[in-house]
Amino acid sequence: MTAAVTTPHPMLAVAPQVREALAAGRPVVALESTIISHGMPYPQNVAMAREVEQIVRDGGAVPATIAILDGRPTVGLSDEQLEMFGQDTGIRKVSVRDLAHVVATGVHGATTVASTMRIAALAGIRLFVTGGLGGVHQGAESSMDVSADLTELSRTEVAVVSAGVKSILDIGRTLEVLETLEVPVVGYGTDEFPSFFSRSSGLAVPMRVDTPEEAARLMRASFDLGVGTGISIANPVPAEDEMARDDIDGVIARALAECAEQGVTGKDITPFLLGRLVELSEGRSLETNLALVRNNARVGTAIAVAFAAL
Ligand code: PSU
Ligand code: MN
Repeated sequence: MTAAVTTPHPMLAVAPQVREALAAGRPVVALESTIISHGMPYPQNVAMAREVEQIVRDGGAVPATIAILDGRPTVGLSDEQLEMFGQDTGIRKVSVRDLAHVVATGVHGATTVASTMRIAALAGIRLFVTGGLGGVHQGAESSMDVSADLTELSRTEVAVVSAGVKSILDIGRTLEVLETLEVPVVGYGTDEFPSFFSRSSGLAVPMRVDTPEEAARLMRASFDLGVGTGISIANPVPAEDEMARDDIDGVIARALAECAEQGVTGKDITPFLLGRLVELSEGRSLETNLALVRNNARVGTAIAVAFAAL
């Protein structure tokens, strides 16, 4: 069966090269903007965004970084727009619950995994590359802090390539919730769910693929069956770039303690923790973060190319 060519939703601004690729059934890779505005410090965030786009091009696909510009959900940012999202510290972090308000008020917004998935689907893009997923926060049994990324994975047909979930979150409970939400969690070349900075978590993945073609066939089967969910493709950080679990866990414990002491809540928690990890590890965690995003871009692009060829 060939991929259905979809017309992007009329409220989206889709960059010409993305529109042409979608119309021709050529591979497109969606990328998020919260990772730029709230996930990494400037200027490494902008360099990362540009480099990832280039990796996608070199792999034979068209990159589509997604954000809200003046209230317009935009698919495919210019170089100047990437720079603006990296520099402007006032840009709002936009999950799906915030989308309508940001559109209605005409402001800029950086999209999370959840809202990037939703806009990608509205554009007709089926594959999205990021760094790490949101998930169940530690202590969620009392705070009820569970990322809407999981909700969105349960209801939007986009495959998301990530390096798993970092242990600022409760990885075991995140996997339990994904199971409840009927989301396939697939190890890419691994039987173990990766913990972002490290290849291991001690937790098994329920299924595994080893090639871009296998991942593409899984996507095709899921979408053709009408399962209705996304797919989490968990791609471990390359061995040469990973951090020792003990090293990163110590830093994470300190960042979590500071978060509680300072009374950080809600959507500010994840950006606060990410920022403190970089500072407390003296930049070491940023190096690993950059390496795993590049690796996800390479693997995700190969999957998008294989998917377009089916
Ligand atoms: N994890 C990262 N980098 C990130 C994020 C998570 O390693 O940039 C961002 C993503 O945009 C993700 C969001 O969708 O944080 C989750 O936020 P929350 O936990 O508030 O749902
Ligand atoms: Mn939350």
